[in-house]
Amino acid sequence: MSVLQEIREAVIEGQAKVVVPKVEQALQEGIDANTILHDALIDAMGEVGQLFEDGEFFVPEMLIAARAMSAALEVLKPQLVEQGIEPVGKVAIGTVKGDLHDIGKSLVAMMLEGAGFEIINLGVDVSPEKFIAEIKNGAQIVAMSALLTTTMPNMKLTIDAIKDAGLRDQTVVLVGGAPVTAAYASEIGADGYAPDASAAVRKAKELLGV
Ligand code: B1M
Repeated sequence: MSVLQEIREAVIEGQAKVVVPKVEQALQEGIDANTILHDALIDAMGEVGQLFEDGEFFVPEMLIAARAMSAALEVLKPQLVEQGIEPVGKVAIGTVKGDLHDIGKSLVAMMLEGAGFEIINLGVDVSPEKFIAEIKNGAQIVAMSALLTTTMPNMKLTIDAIKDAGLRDQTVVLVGGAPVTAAYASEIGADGYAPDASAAVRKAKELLGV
């Protein structure tokens, strides 16, 4: 079995203690961080989702797989993040209210950080008020992630709350997450949508004109 397959299997089995040295080994073997991320880690989480849908995995298995993936991301972070010198803009990022999915949002945050953005990572289950407070603190981009069809509407609620607070002209809103589409983003009045972390960086730069 190749080291990428070993990483994939270990993430699915939630073995963080195996994943970390295997990711280090893959890097030492000269495998690119992006290849490890996409071909082993993201692919593994896709399989975990499928096993959950098939009724073979339950929430605890998803959770330990997510922990293993997060541990691997920490190892990859220095490679994924190449620090920009001057911050190109300030981003308040979070997973919307009611939603506890952290990994995709953290990956987007890492990539934006690598592209030179200053990141305010608000975590998960973020209320509209918390995003609004960060706009008042100078965040130029509000970046919202949602992984559940049931929490996607909270993106719209947040945009509406930003409008009600009279701050809509001071910020651009970027949205993403597995169930979110470009059509949904435009329907709720977001300024931009990105399907993955690299596209989020491109879109954030485009929106700020940097
Ligand atoms: Co949950 N979960 N989960 N889960 N979980 C999904 C999302 C699900 C698709 C699984 C399935 O059924 N196949 C399903 C949602 C179904 C739906 O709504 N249509 C689901 C469900 C149902 C649930 C619960 C309701 C289960 C339950 O309790 N019965 C529950 C909800 C809890 C809550 O949030 N209130 C739940 C809980 C959990 C755990 C807590 C156990 C755990 C998360 C732990 C953690 O994050 N620390 C978990 C996990 C791990 C998953 C899966 C397996 C993996 C998610 C993940 O990390 N993917 C997921 C299945 C799947 O996605 N295939 C699933 C890897 C990550 C890199 O991808 O987050 O999509 P993703 O991010 C991508 C892009 O989407 C994009 O860039 C990223 C990388 O390029 N992106 C953005 C993300 N945010 C962006 C923002 C942007 C731009 C791009 O701009 C701002």
